[in-house]
Amino acid sequence: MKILKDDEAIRRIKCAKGVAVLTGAGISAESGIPIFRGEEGLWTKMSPEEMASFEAFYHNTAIVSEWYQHRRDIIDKSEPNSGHKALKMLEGLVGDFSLITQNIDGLHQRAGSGSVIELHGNIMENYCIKCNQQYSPQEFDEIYQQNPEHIPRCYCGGLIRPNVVWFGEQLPVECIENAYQAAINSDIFLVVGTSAYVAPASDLPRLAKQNGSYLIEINPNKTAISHIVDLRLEGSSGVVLPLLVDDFKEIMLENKQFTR
Ligand code: BV8
Ligand code: ZN
Repeated sequence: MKILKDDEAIRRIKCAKGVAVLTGAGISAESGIPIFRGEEGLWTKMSPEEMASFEAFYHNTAIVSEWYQHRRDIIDKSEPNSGHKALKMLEGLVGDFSLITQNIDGLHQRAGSGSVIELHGNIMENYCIKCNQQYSPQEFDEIYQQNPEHIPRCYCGGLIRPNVVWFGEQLPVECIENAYQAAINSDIFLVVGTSAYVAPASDLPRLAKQNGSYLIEINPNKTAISHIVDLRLEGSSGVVLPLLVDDFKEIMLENKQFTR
């Protein structure tokens, strides 16, 4: 065992059928993508509502569009880290595995993870608010660069926005329903790199717990749900997750030998 000392955790993993994971900005921190809250957070300079809302986009289109283009540039230069890769490994170990993310950076998919539930959308996708025309990152970039004021407009004249969920906007219904189902069906629920501050994503660990899941939190700091988790693994996900997945592998292998 590299990191699991807790007998209950080992017992629960031994008999686990379904594992669900909720990730937040913290899992991408070691890839060089800034988190939202905390000293270095994006929100320290401006409030979420100021930038990540339709009102902000509609009234300050250039500033908000520049902010998203700046974040795309950072993401383009970043790579999935060992935490993302460990979750891809875990997916291969567990029969029933669900990966739910609040992140919009697409790093789980680039690490090879299969079906990722993107609760808050994906920053690389853009669409027209008038005619719903979709724009690839390349097409968007061309339009964005051609417009000196950085106000991205569709051929129909409508404004082009990122395909992300802003504050006050509803999450894609299918995404949140699949996420609720995954939380309810899970035996083990990992919460990785999130302050668990934003709803309805932050409801998922509570829902999992109410349905009998064993909650494991991976975070260097305490969060809004630390008081309800069963096991806190304090540390960076890029370090802790590979160790935890190794323990999962060892426990499942041992289990297979005994249950043959
Ligand atoms: C909705 C996309 C309803 C855009 C984002 C009052 C009280 C409670 C709730 C509300 C309220 N008023 C309004 C609400 C609801 C609101 C909300 O929750 N507000 C918050 C501010 C209180 N929610 C909404 O508006 C949602 N919609 O409710 O709609 C509705 C229903 C029907 C019809 C119409 C409407 C929409 C929420 C989605 C908002 N969009 N992002 C963009 O990114 O630009 S949210 C944004 O926050 C990101 O998606 C981010 O993922 C998310 C959560 O943040 P975290 O991921 O947790 O990141 P954070 O920086 O906070 O924490 C990082 C953590 O990592 C820290 O704990 C740190 O310790 C840790 N860490 C750091 N390094 C590491 C690490 N961990 C591991 N390893 C490391 N190396
Ligand atoms: Zn259009």
